[in-house]
Amino acid sequence: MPRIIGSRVIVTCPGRNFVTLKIETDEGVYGLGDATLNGRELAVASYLAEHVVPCLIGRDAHRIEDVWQFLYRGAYWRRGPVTMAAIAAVDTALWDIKGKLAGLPVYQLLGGASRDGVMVYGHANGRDIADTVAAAQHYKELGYKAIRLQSGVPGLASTYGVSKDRYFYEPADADLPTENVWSTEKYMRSVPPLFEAAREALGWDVHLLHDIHHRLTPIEAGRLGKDLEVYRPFWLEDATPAENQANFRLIRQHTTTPLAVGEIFNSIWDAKQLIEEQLIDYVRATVVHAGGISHLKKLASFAELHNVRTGCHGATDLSPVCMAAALHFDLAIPNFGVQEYMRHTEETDAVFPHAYRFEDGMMHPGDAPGLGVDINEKLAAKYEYKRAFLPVNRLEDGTMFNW
Ligand code: GCO
Ligand code: MG
Repeated sequence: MPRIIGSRVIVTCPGRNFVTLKIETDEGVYGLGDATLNGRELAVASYLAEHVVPCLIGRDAHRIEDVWQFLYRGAYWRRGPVTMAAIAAVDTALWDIKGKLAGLPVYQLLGGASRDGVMVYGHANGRDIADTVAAAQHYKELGYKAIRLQSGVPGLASTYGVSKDRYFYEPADADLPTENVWSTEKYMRSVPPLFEAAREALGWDVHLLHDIHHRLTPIEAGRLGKDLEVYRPFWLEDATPAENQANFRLIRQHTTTPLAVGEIFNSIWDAKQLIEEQLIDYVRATVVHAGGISHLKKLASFAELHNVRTGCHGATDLSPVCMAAALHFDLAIPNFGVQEYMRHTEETDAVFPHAYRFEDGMMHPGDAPGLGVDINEKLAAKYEYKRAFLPVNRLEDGTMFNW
């Protein structure tokens, strides 16, 4: 049996912070897992180093499910983003090891490819509608079959999804949280004309997506969904906060626009009612924040029974290690929908060399054994951790709101 002989947490900041777990075995093979939790990175790093790594030494690296259950049940304190990101890192690294030892890419261990490639969506954003539509045109020219549209809102100085740097949107941008100002009324007026202009310029053969980022009430979301129906959006994402899963009943009663939710979910329990009652169309939980490949596979199988497809979160705060794991998962499961893909910077790609590739709007994890992603530790060591917070949001009268 391949015995775990060492495990280390590597924190690096090639433009933004990433936390990576490396697990080594006595057979000379090692595995990697992403443990990045944007804005709270060191909490997971410490959870791993203090409370997980000591428990791994000496274990059989092949017993992925048993190790998962040990860390989940054994913590007593179940779930939560910190715990589940730590468990995910271990789980992902063990799948990587299993693949390397078997000489197979991870997707083969998950049942093999269910499709030739994974459709991804890119992020088009701009200061105003014309700017956003121009960015979307560019994505279309690059071959993207699905494009997310986020535009600046007239009357608001800044908003979610619109970056200073068009290609590398990174919201965790300051040593202390940046304060944004929000108006639901101004925002609601701005989205239908954006979709109208995008359909006019891009036609109907491309999927258009939009992220509300938890900012509407269910009835407001129902109204926006209805207003957008004529433009046939692929999905509306995070229409309303989902702690109360019943919120989505109300939205569902009012619109046939497909709904996606779940990038902040960390376990199957966060989506149980949403899936069972078929209140959503896409679940956005991803490998690093939802307990790793093992747990996400269970979530996807449960979703499959209720006509819910996946649309894994893939922002740049998920490292290339998570991206690789997500692509293996996406390629293998039957009910895959779409994968988010925000390209990483060259600095990040150099720290994490990888086999996955983009071609004509589709991605493939590659056929290297394991996940097909590595970490250049020497390079990683050059980029020191830099504290960075996600922004906060207030209404125009100063009331604290959802970001
Ligand atoms: C998305 C997300 C991100 C998050 C970010 C927070 O749809 O990609 O909403 O932009 O805000 O990942 O860390
Ligand atoms: Mg989102």
